[in-house]
Amino acid sequence: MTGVALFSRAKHQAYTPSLQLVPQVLAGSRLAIARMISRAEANYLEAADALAEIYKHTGNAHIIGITGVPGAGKSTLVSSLIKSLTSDGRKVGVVAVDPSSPFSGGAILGDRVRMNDAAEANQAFVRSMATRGHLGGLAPSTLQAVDVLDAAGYSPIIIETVGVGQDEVEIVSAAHTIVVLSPPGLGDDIQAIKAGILEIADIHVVSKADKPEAGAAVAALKGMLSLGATRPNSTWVSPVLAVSSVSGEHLESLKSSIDRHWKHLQDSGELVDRRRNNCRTRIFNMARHSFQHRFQEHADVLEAQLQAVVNREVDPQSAAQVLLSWNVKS
Ligand SMILES: Nc1nc2c(ncn2[C@@H]2O[C@H](COP(=O)(O)OP(=O)(O)OP(=O)(O)O)[C@@H](O)[C@H]2O)c(=O)[nH]1
Ligand SMILES: [Mg+2]
Repeated sequence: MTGVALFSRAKHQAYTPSLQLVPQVLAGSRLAIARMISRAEANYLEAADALAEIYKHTGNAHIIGITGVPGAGKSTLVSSLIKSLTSDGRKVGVVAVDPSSPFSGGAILGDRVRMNDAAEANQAFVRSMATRGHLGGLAPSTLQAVDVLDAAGYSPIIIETVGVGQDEVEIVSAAHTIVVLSPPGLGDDIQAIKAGILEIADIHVVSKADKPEAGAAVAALKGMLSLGATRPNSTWVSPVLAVSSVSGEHLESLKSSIDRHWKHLQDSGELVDRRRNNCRTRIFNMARHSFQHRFQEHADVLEAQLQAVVNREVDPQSAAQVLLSWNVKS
């Protein structure tokens, strides 16, 4: 079996080392970008050298996070934004984090097809990533995909994540501008859950503004915001916009608010702090993922410590210290 697999790969598809793809990524090759993101998604540790090289060329893109409850209209809005932004001549990148099933781990094809329809030739690059539920939150490869697009000259780069848990909080660690979508007609219970994510919004969008209930949703949202759900340490006042991807209503206002927020971050100096915080969160995220990954591969080492803690022979703090100082060679 293995022999056949190796033979067919050698024959049909010569393997290019990830590091060799870097110059092509920087030159904007769509094929190289796609392959590099796939490498990150398959095994970001294997692609680490290439990703480290790519990181040196990042920091130019405006990264926009779009989040909201399932079905809020995020993908439809992103499609509309792609059309509008590319018609301005901008190279738009999109990384959509799909709510993949923990069983299949698959990305939802529909979103990809729909958004790719909107991706004008060579002006937009759309990529769906599976979340791979077991570790939770934004996978490191999601932010690495953003790095790849940033290094390749895409800006803005939009990250779409479903806001149902930690994701919308983690999106703060990735993006410069956060857009939170609230669809009209949600029940009070969902409104309450949503309250937690309101304070991360730089821009509030009541989606599906063509629906009759949209006016009430705007009023309800403004009511909640008047209670003080604003982002701390900022002089920015988050606008509330009622946007319809169907009629196009206020789509241009959304675009200009996004641009205005980016300018505000630069002019006020808040961008420096935000970048620093984003980097800090990324380091800790990466450390956590690497740690968990290591003991997936060496489950016996973890298991020994676990059993010792269960047996009360070792305390959790000491076990953690043993695992932190453990390395493959020891
Ligand atoms: N009337 C109306 N319907 C909309 C609008 N935008 C999206 N929809 C509909 O709302 C449904 C969900 O839209 P999506 O864009 O897939 O929502 P989403 O937030 O990406 O959904 P998930 O990725 O599954 O969380 C679809 O049936 C859309 O056609 C809008 O502006 N007006
Ligand atoms: Mg979607």
